[in-house]
Amino acid sequence: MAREIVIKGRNLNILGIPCHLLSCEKLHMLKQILRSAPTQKTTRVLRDRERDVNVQHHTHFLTKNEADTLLAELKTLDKYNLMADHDGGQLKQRVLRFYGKEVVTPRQTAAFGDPGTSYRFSGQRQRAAPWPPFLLELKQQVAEFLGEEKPFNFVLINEYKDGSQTIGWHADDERDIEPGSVIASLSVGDERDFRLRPKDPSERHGRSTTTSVRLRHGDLLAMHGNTQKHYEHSVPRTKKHRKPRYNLTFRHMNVPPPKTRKRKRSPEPIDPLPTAKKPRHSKDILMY
Ligand SMILES: O=C(O)CCC(=O)C(=O)O
Repeated sequence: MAREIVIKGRNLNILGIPCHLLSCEKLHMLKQILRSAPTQKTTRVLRDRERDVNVQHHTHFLTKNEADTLLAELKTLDKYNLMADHDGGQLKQRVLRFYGKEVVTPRQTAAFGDPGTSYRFSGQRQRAAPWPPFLLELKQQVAEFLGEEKPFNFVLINEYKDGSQTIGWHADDERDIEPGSVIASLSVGDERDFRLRPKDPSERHGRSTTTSVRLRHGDLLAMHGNTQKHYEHSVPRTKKHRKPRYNLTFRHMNVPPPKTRKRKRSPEPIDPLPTAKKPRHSKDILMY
């Protein structure tokens, strides 16, 4: 029979369970789990107060279990695009335009977001499919963690099947993105290096000006303030990593005002109804 532990005079709790209610074996097991559970840690990757550049790396933002569950969802992501009347939420390679030439992205992308949101980059516009419930929860978790009051309204998902798939040097500074807003980048699956360097070539002094961060399963990287204005980033090719990796960038996009259709003028009534009253408010006119 398991022996009960009684700790007199002390109010010790593990995971909310008072210690004196746990058997020796259970207490030992819990201690082992807590010891092996990786703890969240935040590292400052880049900081330039004068220019408001700030990049933070939050390791183990998701627990192993949460990251595994997310990975499983992402592997069957295409089913969520069924809610849309376009292929924006389908993970697929996209055709971009570079200097007049058409090129296919060396990775698969999908986008989800609030109605009307989309993302235009390199000559193509990717429309967002409606949020699946698991992404709604996740974006809230990310926003709460970062202390963002305004909800993210868009996520771009990149799938890299293995180390041969990549994203080249670029900054997320397109017109669709709210300037100065945070970009929260969550990674699951195989680990990959994420690189940052100044946009201005005169600020680069050889390889030492490139900062490299190893992004692992469940890590969150937050790019704040004017980071996109002064820095660019990439995920280089590698032979080391052979398994798929997914990256989700939660963003604040500018939402275009809804298109207002010109109302056709209705022909003058030939014989107006004698009971019709003159409208008093403009709203009344719309109701005719
Ligand atoms: O995969 C990554 O970590 C980076 C993705 C990225 O740069 C982007 O979506 O703009």
